[in-house]
Amino acid sequence: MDSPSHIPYSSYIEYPPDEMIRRAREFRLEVQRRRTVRDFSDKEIPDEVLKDCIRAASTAPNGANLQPWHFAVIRSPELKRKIRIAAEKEEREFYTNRAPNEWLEALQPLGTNEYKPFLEKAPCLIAIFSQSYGVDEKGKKRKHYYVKESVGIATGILITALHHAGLATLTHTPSPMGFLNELLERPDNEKPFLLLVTGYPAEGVTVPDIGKKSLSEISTFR
Ligand code: IYR
Repeated sequence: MDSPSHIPYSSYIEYPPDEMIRRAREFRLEVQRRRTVRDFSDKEIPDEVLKDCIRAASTAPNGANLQPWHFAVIRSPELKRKIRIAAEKEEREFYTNRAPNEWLEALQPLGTNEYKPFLEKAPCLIAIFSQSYGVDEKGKKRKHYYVKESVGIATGILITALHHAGLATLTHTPSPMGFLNELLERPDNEKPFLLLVTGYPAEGVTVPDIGKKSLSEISTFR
């Protein structure tokens, strides 16, 4: 097989060490301000912001560059309502029957429950789908690799891009999420990965008083 053509990496920028240190600190402080919120305002957000954040997400490194994702942006009040109804049905089952006590105890500090009004209130939901295989123009299937890793990285970039733009998000995973395929008319090769609720935080919103592990708890240098 021919090897693919290669081009110079001309978009790369090298910074001197002190500038690198400054940039790393600045970025860390920027992402450290991000908090997940569960209460949104209904203020509209520009489509252009969403488009650029999805473009940013699509730069994620991924298995064999097959880009195994689809981002379904939902702004229609009617669709949001249908999604809320379907998600709350699953969540009710989760909180009353499916979740073991240990899980419910772990969720206690977050104060979550089966009611998901944000699914209707927030101006935008982004349903992220992973594709276990692609389908070419002739209908031929092509297997995708490292699908969860790839979509997880893309989702991380999307969340960070939305935060950087000045929006708040909530990573919501009603389980199971199969209803999203039906409501959003997505094909069989796609599986819902998560639902990213996106918008402005509600005025006076509060967040759980919880923190992150320290560097020494999460890393080793040798
Ligand atoms: N999907 C449920 C439960 C839930 C689970 C985890 I793990 C969380 O970090 C938060 C919630 C819900 O959305 O309420």
